[in-house]
Amino acid sequence: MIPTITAFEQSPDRGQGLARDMPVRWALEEVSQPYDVRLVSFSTLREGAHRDLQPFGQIPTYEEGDLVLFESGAIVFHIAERHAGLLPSDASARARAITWMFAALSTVEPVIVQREVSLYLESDKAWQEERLPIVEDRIRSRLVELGARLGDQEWLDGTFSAGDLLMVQVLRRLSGSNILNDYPNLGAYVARGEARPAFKRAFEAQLAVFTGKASDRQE
Ligand code: GTB
Repeated sequence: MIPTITAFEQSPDRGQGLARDMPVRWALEEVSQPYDVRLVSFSTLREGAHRDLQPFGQIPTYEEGDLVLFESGAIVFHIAERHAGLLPSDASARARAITWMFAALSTVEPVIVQREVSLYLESDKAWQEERLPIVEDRIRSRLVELGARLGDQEWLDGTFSAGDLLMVQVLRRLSGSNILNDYPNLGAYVARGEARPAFKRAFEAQLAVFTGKASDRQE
């Protein structure tokens, strides 16, 4: 069964692949699962029909027959569980890969999102100038810790997994800053993720939405 995902009709990132349909597309590409894309406008997100799929009025969603999922991490996990290639078969290695999925979304991403909130939603506040460096220090602390764990390994725990997919995607959200430049092993890690053929296909597919050349079916 071909799943259908939702993505922004007009992503604010203008094709940089930072919105959360990107990890879902990437996961689907990693496991060679064709998928359909339904593009939604900001006003459609607020409508009841979309909220039936996503209670918070956001993208992405994932429909596969009767199954409807939301939350990009849960969708990536679902894909990884049902196809080979994104989670190791050894039970302990699999549990560790899942741990890295949570670490990406629960420990690393929140501090990065705080920076975006500060930049885009708090720029008119008198205290923003004071707050931003504090937020950036929190990001740097996390990057020091993550970089120390990664060391000179290619991926976080053995072979590439859904944990790496989510972590790379989270770190990509720093691409508009030069923060990652200070952590060369993390920069190289992101570059390795972006060099994967599946990443490139996913990236091109979402970019095609921005350039107006997208097709509904990705194969
Ligand atoms: N926890 C949910 C998940 O992981 O699926 C969060 C989903 C979410 O934040 N969706 C955003 C959304 O639909 C789009 S991805 N927002 C509309 C709304 O809430 O009204 C977040 C995002 C958007 C844009 C950029 N960007 O331009 O760089 C980056 C990330």
